[in-house]
Amino acid sequence: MIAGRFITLEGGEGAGKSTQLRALAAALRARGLDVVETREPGGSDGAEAIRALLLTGGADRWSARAEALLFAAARADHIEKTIRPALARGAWVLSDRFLDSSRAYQGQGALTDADILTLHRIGSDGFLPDRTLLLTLPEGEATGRAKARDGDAEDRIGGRASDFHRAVADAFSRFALEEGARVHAIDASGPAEIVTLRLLDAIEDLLP
Ligand code: Z5A
Repeated sequence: MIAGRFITLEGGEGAGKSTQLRALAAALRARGLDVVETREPGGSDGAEAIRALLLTGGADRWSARAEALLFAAARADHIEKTIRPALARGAWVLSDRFLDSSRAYQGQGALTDADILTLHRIGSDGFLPDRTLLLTLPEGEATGRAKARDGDAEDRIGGRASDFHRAVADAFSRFALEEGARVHAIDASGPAEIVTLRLLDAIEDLLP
C-alpha cells in the first residue's frame, strides 16, 4: 500500500506559497503521485464558507478569540472532509497554510501558542503535517510581490500593521528552530523554478 503524505506550505503574505504549491504539485504528479492541492482557511465546503466570514468585513468583525475558534473549526472540517480521506487512499496532500498559520497569526495576542495547540487538539485531535515548508523572504520583497499582484486591496488579516506581520515572521522562524524535524525553512528568493527545486530537496527523504 502506498503511504499518503501531508505537506504544508507556510510563510508570510507574498512569499510565493500559492505559486510554489502549484509547481510542487506538478513536479510530484510527474513522478506518478496522486496529489491533492488544498488551502486554508478553506479546502472543504464548510471551511470555504468560514473563509469568507474570516477574510471579509471590518478589522474588528471578530474578537481575537472568536477568530481563533473560527480558524480551528474550519480546520476541523478541512481535515475531516478533505485531508484524511485523501491520505487514506494514498494521495499526497499539499496545503497552502495550516496550523502553523494559526499559531503565528492568532497565537501571539489574547491567546498563546499553547491555547492554539489546545484548540487544535480539541478540533482535530492534534493532527500534524509530515513536513512543513516555511518560505522565507525579506519583508520588503514579500510586500513588493503582494503589492504588484493586489495593488492596495488587502483582506482583514493581510491589512494589519507591519509590526504584526514582523511578529508573525518571528513566530514562524521560532517554529523552524524549535521543531526542525517537521518545519524546514526554505529561502524563497530568486526565480520560482529554483525555489521549487529547494522545496523538492526538502521533501526528498519522504518520496517513495
Ligand atoms: N490566516 C490566519 O490568520 N490564520 C490561519 O490559521 C490561516 C490563515 C490558515 C489568508 O490569506 C489569510 O489568512 C492570511 C493569513 C491568515 N493573511 N495574511 N497575511 P490568503 O490565502 O488570501 O493569502 P496568503 O496566504 O497570505 O498568501 P498570498 O498573499 O496569496 O501570497 P503567496 O501565496 O505566498 O504568494 P503567491 O500568490 O504565490 O505570490 C505572490 C506574487 O508574487 C504573485 O504575483 C506571484 O506571481 C509572484 N511570485 C511568486 N513567486 C515569485 C518569485 N520566485 N519571484 C518573483 N515573483 C514571484
